[in-house]
Order: sequence, then structure tokens, then C-alpha cells
Amino acid sequence: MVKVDIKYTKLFINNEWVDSVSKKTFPTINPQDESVITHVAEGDKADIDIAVAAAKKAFHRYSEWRTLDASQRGRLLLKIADLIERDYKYISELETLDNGKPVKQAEGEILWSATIFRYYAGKADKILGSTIPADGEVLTLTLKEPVGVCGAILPWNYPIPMIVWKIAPALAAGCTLVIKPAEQTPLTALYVGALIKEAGVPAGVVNIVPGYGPTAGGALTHHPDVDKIAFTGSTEVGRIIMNAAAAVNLKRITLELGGKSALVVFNDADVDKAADIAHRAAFANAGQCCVAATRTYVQSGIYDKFVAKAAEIAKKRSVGNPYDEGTQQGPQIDNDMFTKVMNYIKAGKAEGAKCIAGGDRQGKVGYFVQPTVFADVKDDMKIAREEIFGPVQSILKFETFEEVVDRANDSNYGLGAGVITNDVTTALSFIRHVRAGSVWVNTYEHVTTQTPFGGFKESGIGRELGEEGITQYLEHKTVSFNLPKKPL
Ligand code: TXE
Repeated sequence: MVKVDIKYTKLFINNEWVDSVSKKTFPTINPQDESVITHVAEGDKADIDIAVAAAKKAFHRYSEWRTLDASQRGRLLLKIADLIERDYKYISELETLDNGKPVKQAEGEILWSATIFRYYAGKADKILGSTIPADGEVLTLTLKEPVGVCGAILPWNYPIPMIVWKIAPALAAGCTLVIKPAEQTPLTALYVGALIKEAGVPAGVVNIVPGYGPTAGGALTHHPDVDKIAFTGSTEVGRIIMNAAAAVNLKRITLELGGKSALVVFNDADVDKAADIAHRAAFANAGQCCVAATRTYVQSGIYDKFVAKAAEIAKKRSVGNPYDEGTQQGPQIDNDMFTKVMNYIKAGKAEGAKCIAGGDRQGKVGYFVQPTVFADVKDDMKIAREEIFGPVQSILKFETFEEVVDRANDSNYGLGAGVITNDVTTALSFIRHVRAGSVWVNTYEHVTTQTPFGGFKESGIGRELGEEGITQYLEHKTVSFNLPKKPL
């Protein structure tokens, strides 16, 4: 076991480390061995009120933050990117401790996050309005202004990318933030607070308040001085947030929610390559991935060969100590998720799907689950309809293009989709008809800094990353000057 020094466990408000008003703390658990890593200050409504007041003050029209040139906001983001790169080894080890993901994977995520800060740094002084040939005796232009005080409520599956997807565009736009990390993974979020302070971001611009969902998260969602909530998590909580936003002050919302993504493999595909893409699409991050391709549709001509290959790859997947460089899969995040995943595996077996790899827990300590593959899955089985969020691949057989498009779209979700074929017309027709926010052809889960990410249907509202990512933190103001068409 690697020894990781834990530097920050208090709330980060106004660039200070403070206890919670109640002085309460909560434990954060190591999913590898179920031990308590440390106790973290537990934020609740009183702390959210203080943090929101700090963010509101930092957003005041004459504050240091609001009077900073946009280019200087960009420079601060560049500095944060440099600091993340400086400390990426440490942050990765801390992430692995708190989350359980393989340390090599954590390193990749953290280095990627630095590039997201750089991308939005470049955007800070390129937030352009327009001049518009409007009807009437006017000269009209538009201004794009920061939304204001933003709340961010985060999940535990990709703690660093998720905080960065929200902080980077929000700061580039000139907003201020109160962030509630997931209760399972508060440690790296707090470390990012330290780097933000070191970079020179003024006090109150970014505040980080760990705590539980219904308490700290609920207080943020219901706060009348919060102008926007950016949320990543379950569809169920997404609905709660949308209702609260509507009831309190019509906060703007972006929601990045669950998925049940379909990857469709046609007869002309190279079976080995397709099985490999489908394996990574289902098992990345121990299946704790919103776009995980948990429904693998395979055309009948290659079905048997594909199923055999999928089982073979899953059986070889190395599951274990996430600090070992060769480990591909660590534990699930916590006991709740572990139990939920095991119950889905039981349901798959009970409903008659054929378990051809895995199907059990791995070891006796820690939340490890064997990479599990079900063949002969039917569309109405629980494992084909509900988000499992674990290392479970369901393989379903299909015959025709029309049939598989209908079946792929027969879900309340619409986050990701994939198609594997060498026939360009089949690929383009699939792209046209599948209802999902991201579609990958002959690859999967290629999510990049420059491209918008988000879902159709109950997978969410709005987009993160790319140009669209920053527009979600901007209001549009239309300005019209009276200007007679002829001189008076
Ligand atoms: O999510 P929650 P959980 C899905 C996945 C998973 C399921 C449950 O299917 O099995 O959600 O996971 C905060 N008001 N995803 O329980 O509860 C909570 O504290 C305000 C998909 O972890 O949605 C945490 O910070 N906030 C997903 C965050 O919401 C509340 C990533 C997410 O927790 C709240 C994670 C409330 N009432 C889970 N209740 C993705 N899209 O990638 C909870 N929270």
C-alpha cells in the first residue's frame, strides 16, 4: 500500500481552511481495503450560506475579480494548469487512495485536466459579442456576461476531471463558484482549492464545501443567491435539482446524468478489434462511467465468435491493487455501489441471461467485482434497461439495421452511442438516426477538451467542454442605441 500524505481536510472558503460551523466531520473510505482514510469537515446549510456569501462578495461589480482584465483571468487559468502538472504524481496517488482507480489512469485524467484549464484560459479574452443589423433606428450589439455565482455538485467517478470541467469554463467566463464534491471523494477537490489559492485567484472566487447531498448539496441547490447549478450525477438527483431550481429562483442548470449507451457491431466488422473496443467501452473505470457502452448489440453473422472473444478478454482483465502499474481495474467506489452492482449481476442470472465471464465479487476485502459478461441478453431485462455503473457488459443479438436502431433508441437515456462497421452508409445512417449526445464510429468514449459533451433525453441538459461549455456560464445582454437613419 502506498503512503499518501493528506494535506487538506477542512472546508475551503474565502481562500481559508475552516472547520464546519457544526464542527462535524465525516469519514472518507479507502475502497481498496474499506479502511477510514481520514475525516473531513462536513459542510451543511450554515457553511453553504457562508460560502455563497463569499462567492457573492467576490462577484461584486467593483471586486478584484470583476475588475480584472479578461486576459489576466486567462493567465490565472494557465498558472493553475502549470500547478496541476507540477503536482500530478501526488494528486494521482491521492485520487487512487480516495477513489480506487488505477494510478496510471488517474495520472492520465489529471494531465488531461491541465489541458482543459489551458483551453479555457485561451477563451477568457475571446468571449465575443456581435453587432446586429436590427430593425428600426438603432445600433445594436450584444454583450456576453458571467452568469454570476455558480454552484457545482460533483460525482465521485472522475473527481478531478469533473471539478475541472466546471471550474475552468466558469472562471474563464468570470463567474464565482461554490463547489460540493462527492462525499466519497473529497480529497483531491480540496487539493485543487490549495492550487487555486497558490495561483493567485482572489479570495471567495472558488469555495469548496464537502458534505452530503441532501444537506450541503440541497442547501446549494435551494440558495436564492446562486444563479446557476452545474451538476453531474444520477438522473434521480438531476430531477431534484431541476425542481429546486424552478421553485426557488429559476437558476440556470446544466445536468450531466446517467446513461445506458448502445454500441452496435455489424457483420462486416473485424471481430477481434470490435470485441476489444466493446470491452474497453464497457469496462473503463470499472464500468463507473456515464457513457459506458453497457448494451453491446452484435449482428447475428458474427454473434457467436464475438461472444467467445468478449468472454476471453474479460477473463484476462487484471483486477486488483490500483497502485500496481499493470492493474486495469480497481474496486468499485463504496459498499453501496458494490452491493448495487452485485444485485444487478444476480438479476441478470435470475432473468436468464447467460453469464460467460465473472459474475462474482473478487477477493474478500475491498469492493472488487469480477469483470462480468452476459450473453443472450434481452431488451426487457433489468441489466439491459437500468444503469448498472459497474463492470458488467450485456451482449444482445440483432438481425437488421432498422431493428437495431429502434432497439438502441428504446431507452430513456441518450448519452453515448457507438457503431462498428466498415460500411460508410451504414455508419452515417446510424449517426443520423441514433438519439445520443456523442456518437463514435469504430472507436468509443473519445471525449476531448474541444468537443461538447452531454446527453439527449434523460441523460441531461446542456453541454460541457468545448465552445458550448463556456456558453453555459454566460448571459447574453442585448444593447440598443437610438440612432436615426438620417441625420437630424
Ligand atoms: O449519485 P448521486 P450516487 C449514477 C449511477 C450511480 C447512481 C447513484 O447510476 O449508480 O447515479 O450514484 C449529490 N441535492 N451516476 O448516489 O446521488 C451527491 O452528494 C443535491 C452517474 O453517487 O446523484 C454527489 O455530490 N445534491 C454519474 C452528487 O449529487 C445531491 C456519476 C452525485 O450523487 C442530492 C455518479 C440532493 N438531494 C453517479 N443527493 C455520471 N453522470 O457520470 C445527492 N447529491
